[in-house]
Amino acid sequence: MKKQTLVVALSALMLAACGKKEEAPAAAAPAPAPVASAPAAPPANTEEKVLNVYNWPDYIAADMVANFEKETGIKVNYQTFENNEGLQAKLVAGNSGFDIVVPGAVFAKSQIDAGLLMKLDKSKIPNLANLDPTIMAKVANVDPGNDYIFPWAWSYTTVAINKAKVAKALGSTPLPDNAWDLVFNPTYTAKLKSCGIAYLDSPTEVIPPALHYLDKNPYSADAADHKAAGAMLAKVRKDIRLFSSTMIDDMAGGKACVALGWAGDLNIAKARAAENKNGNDIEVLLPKNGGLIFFDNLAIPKDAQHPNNAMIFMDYFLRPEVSASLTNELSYPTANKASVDKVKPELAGDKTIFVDADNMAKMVSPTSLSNETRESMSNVYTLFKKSK
Ligand code: N2P
Repeated sequence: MKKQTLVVALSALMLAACGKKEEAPAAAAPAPAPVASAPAAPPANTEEKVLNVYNWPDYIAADMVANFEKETGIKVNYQTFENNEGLQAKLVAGNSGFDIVVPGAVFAKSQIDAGLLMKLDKSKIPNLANLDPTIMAKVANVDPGNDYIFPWAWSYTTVAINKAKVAKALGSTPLPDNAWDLVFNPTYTAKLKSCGIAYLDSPTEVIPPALHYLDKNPYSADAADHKAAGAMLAKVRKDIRLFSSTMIDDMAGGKACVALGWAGDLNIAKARAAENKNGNDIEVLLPKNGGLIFFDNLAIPKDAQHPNNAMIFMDYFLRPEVSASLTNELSYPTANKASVDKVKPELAGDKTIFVDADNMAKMVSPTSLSNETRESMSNVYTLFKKSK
């Protein structure tokens, strides 16, 4: 029998078998599937099985992509960017090729307003219901209606120290009452310069904490405030060793003894140093006037080629156990309320990760920065960085 004939014959046989089954007496056959009352099948996802993700470094659990690919057959291309400015440039240029990006809240509103992001189809992300309404209310400050973004993770910008190295460098001077003094007050930086001070490398990561230290609005739009921050920073410039995009390694490996960085990464550094038993005992500090909270958010660029795949990934990420794996591996809390009871108790009880109510009350929430404000901050930062 020719192959084609065989296929036809087999099909006929199968049809006949189906027909027979339908005709069988109800009592003898399993209940027929309620075909007529079944909900209409969703329109087929016709996208090629590809998803291009652009996220921050060290920000995803080890098996998250592999498990997603195995389950869905969607191949994930994963690339990273180092700061919000880098992502912003890609989005503004257009045709980035990315289907998922992760902007910080302070950048998200101007991106939404500029039409750079796509509205989420919430019907395709049922696990949005797992998100904590209190956190989503905060995100609504930059995305009214929670239409475009939701958090991947959150943490805060703060100061961390290598305890032994800092104690040695400070000598008889005790640790300051205000942890920000360690990176902004020349009395301390002059001493700590010997073991290495590292700042994050981005205008919008350095100018807001400097403004906060000066008791000004960290997200002030006033160019005079930015100038004041620049004047203050100029006094410590010679003491700053690194503008770092590799803060985890720099702190864990002992290249720096003090960091102005993200609590999440600094806690990763602490865990990594402990694991390596290299004697670098790192402590993440909670400044008495608080740190600067940030949210990094999943979003789909307006010109994404695979928005459906993006939403399939988003829904997968919002499963309680998947969100919890991010927290458990990387010490970053998510906004997934349903994941909280899956977080390791030693992390859940660490107030430098899940900030306790007292410290939370002192933290500054993110506010959107306009293009003009970012440009002004960037000018001040560039001058600061290149002077010495
Ligand atoms: C990288 C985390 C990025 C946090 N590990 C700052 N948005």
